[in-house]
This record gives sequence, structure tokens and C-alpha cells, in this order.
Amino acid sequence: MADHTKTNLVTLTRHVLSDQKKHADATGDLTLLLTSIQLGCKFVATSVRKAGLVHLTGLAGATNVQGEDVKKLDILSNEIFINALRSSGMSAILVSEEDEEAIFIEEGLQGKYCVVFDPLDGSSNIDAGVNVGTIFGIYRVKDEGGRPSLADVLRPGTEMIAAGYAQYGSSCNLVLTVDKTIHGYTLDSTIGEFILTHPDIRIPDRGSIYSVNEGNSMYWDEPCKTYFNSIKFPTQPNTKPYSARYIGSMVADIHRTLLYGGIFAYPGDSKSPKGKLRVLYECFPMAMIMENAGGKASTGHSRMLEYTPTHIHDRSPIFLGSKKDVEDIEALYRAAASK
Ligand code: P6P
Repeated sequence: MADHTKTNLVTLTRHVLSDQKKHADATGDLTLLLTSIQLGCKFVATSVRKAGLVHLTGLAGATNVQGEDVKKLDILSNEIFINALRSSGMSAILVSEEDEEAIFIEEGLQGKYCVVFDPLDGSSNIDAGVNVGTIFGIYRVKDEGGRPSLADVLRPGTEMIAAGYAQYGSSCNLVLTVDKTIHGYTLDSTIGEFILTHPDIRIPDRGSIYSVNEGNSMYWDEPCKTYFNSIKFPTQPNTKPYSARYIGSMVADIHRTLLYGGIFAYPGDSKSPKGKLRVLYECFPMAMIMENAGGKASTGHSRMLEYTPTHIHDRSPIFLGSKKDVEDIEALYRAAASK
């Protein structure tokens, strides 16, 4: 019989639907929500690619809740996602890095999901043509018949039901974890579909790459300094130092860590005790992705996903990647705490 497997284009939507069919209570709402997220990612992918041509880069003169200069693409990407998510009719609350307040979807268009997202993470790199990305996490509202409130999103990451990111670079990659599955897709822009290219992603138990902004190392605490020195200046015989790779765009650094192994870190330090990365739409989605790929994600002191945010723009120190590499730094923080 002819071999048809070579032309079996498994699209993201078809793949999610086939996974969702395993859940007797699945209504297809999550699949519809993910379709609106895919639309946002496709639009941003084309906008980022054209940015230099249509003068979308450069400052837009505004600043966001983080006090950071907002580039035009930030504004455009944020609006694209908000409109796509609102019109899906599947969301109740939206939390965006670009908006100080949470967005509560009006009654007529309200759904049962809460989406937290960074529409264009790493955007400070856009003018240099460095890869940027979108990061998102999804909660189901606690009470489908009740009135949505901030309590539906100020929850531990363990209660997220899905998370993912899209990376905009030479190609557009999307990594999605739903329940315990985790797969990677690549956008075929000629047909406008994300095609399954990385089924069942697993991160190596230990890597040989570290990814951290060493420009902050004078502010690090002792366990952090000890850990990074231990992999840069190994004392074990026949042990090579780790390689350093840091792009400064979280999605790009995480995607490499997920596929190659190693550790990514944005530690807290004496300058910024809570670090820089935001819990809801950077730390939690990446932590869920790493854990479901067999890796680990920690604040240094405890499991990242067990943290409960008190504000939608809370920040946290984070160390994530290969299980054994994260366990090494956790051991140093435990030892320091026991002194
Ligand atoms: P730093 C980009 O601004 C970002 O939010 C993440 O994408 C990235 O990991 C981090 O900040 C880089 O921060 O301080 O090293 O430039």
C-alpha cells in the first residue's frame, strides 16, 4: 500500500482536537480559544517580519506598567491578541504585560478561560532583529456560573491548564503544553497553519549551557555566585566548564534550553530582590513547559508553580531547565538557609 505518512500534515488545531477527544467533558472551547491565540501569533509573526519595512519599530512614545519604553509593535501585538481573544467568546479575563489592569470581557462575549500573556516579550531587541516572542498561560475560571474576579488569576501556576510560547525569528515556532502533553509546531506561512514538528518534547536531565545576565553578577547572593562559579570553574577532574548563551529575549533563551538542556536563570539580587520576570505571564508558563518536558522550575527556594501571586504583575526570581542543573542550585539555597 502507498506510504501516505510523508504528507501527513498534522496541524496544531487537529492535534489539539485529537488530544481533547480523550476528555469526555471536552466541549471544544479550549480548541477555539487556542485558535484565537494562533491567529494572534500568525499576525505578530508577519508584523515582526515586516517591522523594518513598515516602520513599526522604534519607540511609540508611551511607557507600559513596567515603566519600559513601549515600541509600536508592542502596542500592535497587544491589541491583536486582546481583540482575537475577546472575539473568540471563550475568555473571561485577560491579563497582559502591556496593561496595568486586568481586562474583564463583557457578558455577551464571556467564556470560561482566563488568559495571561506577554504579547511581545523581548521587544527591546526588535530594532536589532533579535528573536522575540509571545508567552501565554491559561486558567479555567473557578466558578463558571459566578462573576469572574482577580481571584481567578491570582492563583498558583499548578492550576494553569495550558501554557505556551511562540518565537518569531527565521521561522515561527510555537510550543504548547496542555495537561501533561507538550509539543512543538512550526508555522507554514504558505498555508497559514502551525504544523507538528516536535512531538513529545523532552529536555535532557542535565545540560552543558547556562543562560543568565552576568552583568548583574555583582548584585547576586552567595548561593547564586557559588553555583555559577561551580559550572564556570569546575574543580572535578576531566570536567569541562558549561558554555554561556544569553540572548536577553526569554522565549529565545528558553526555547534553546528546552531543546538542548542546561539552565536559564533570572535571579533576584540586591538591586531587584524579586528579579525582573513576571510570575503570571513569563515564569508560570515557562515553568509549566519545563516541568511537562521533564525539567524543573524553581524560585531557588521552592517550586515555581506553587507560588501564589498577590498582584497580576508580580515578579519572581526563577531558575529553570534541566532537572539536575536546577536541583544543584536548589541544594545551595537549602544549605544557605540551614546555616
Ligand atoms: P535583561 C526582555 O526585556 C525580558 O523581559 C525577557 O525576555 C528577558 O529574558 C529579560 O527581560 C532580559 O533582561 O535584564 O537581562 O536585559
